Amino acid sequence: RILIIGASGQIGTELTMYLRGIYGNHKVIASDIREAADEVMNSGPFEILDTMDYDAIQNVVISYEITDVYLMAAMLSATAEKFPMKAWNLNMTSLFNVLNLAKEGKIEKIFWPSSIAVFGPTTPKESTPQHTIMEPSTVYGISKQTGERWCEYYNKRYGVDVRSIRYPGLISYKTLPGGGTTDYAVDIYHKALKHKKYICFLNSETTLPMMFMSDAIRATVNIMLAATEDVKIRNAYNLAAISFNPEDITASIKKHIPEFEISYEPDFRQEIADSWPQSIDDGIARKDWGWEHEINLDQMTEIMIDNLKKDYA
Ligand code: VAH
Repeated sequence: RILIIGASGQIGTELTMYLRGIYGNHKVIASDIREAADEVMNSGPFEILDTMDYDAIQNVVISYEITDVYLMAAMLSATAEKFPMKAWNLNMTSLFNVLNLAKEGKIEKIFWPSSIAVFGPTTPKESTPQHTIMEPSTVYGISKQTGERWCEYYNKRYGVDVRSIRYPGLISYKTLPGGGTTDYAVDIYHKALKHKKYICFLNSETTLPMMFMSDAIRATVNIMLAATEDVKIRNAYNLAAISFNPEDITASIKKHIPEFEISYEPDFRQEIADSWPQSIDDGIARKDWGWEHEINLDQMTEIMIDNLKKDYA
């Protein structure tokens, strides 16, 4: 069976539903520190679970005979800058808990999300390579870079089958923005439909690597299904789809809501965004396990507006 830790979050919510569709509702156990969306709570088993509590995770793993764990709980970049030590403890303790359960032979396979936040101001910003200089300047980025190092160490030293990808900014309509710097690209759709205007906390030319959620979910499941020998990178794979800035997404939205207006009031998140790349080279993921993105910016806008407009009718 599969355990998803962080099933109430942006990725966890959709990952739970996708995996239940593949494996059956009762083969996928959802868990989080707080209850999840109704569709998650009503479609299969759910456990309130503190990802910082090793014994609590072990109890769930044993009682449900869990083989695979997707650890999706973390504090994201903007919130982590407000609570550095809380973010470090949450992001690292949760990872060590799951890595050590695997090292003890209690689970067989782990997915752990890394992020393009592992790259910093000194990283090449265009087509950022898989192997390059990484001096992250955010708490979140430091925790993800360190997490990558530990994933590779546990794989090489203890044979733990942990797999990871560096997610770009993810956009989805099923959950509200949750403390990420890239979450402007989620909030903008809600505000465009509700107010026909949006005050953006990044400036107009801040280009960032982004991806629609359906691509991210598919990549996550595909790397977990890949043959062990094909997963050659055991810290985390670069992954890319689309790169855009607030000006680009505004133009895309205006094709549906012509009167939409954006204004710019950059805040502390501008410095976070400026430390990240603008585009990512994911050639190795495409070669090793056949990654291919599907959704472009205008397709994403159409899906977001089609699924959100009923909430603001
Ligand atoms: C964040 N959505 O903004 C996350 C992501 C690359 C950004 O890691 O913190």
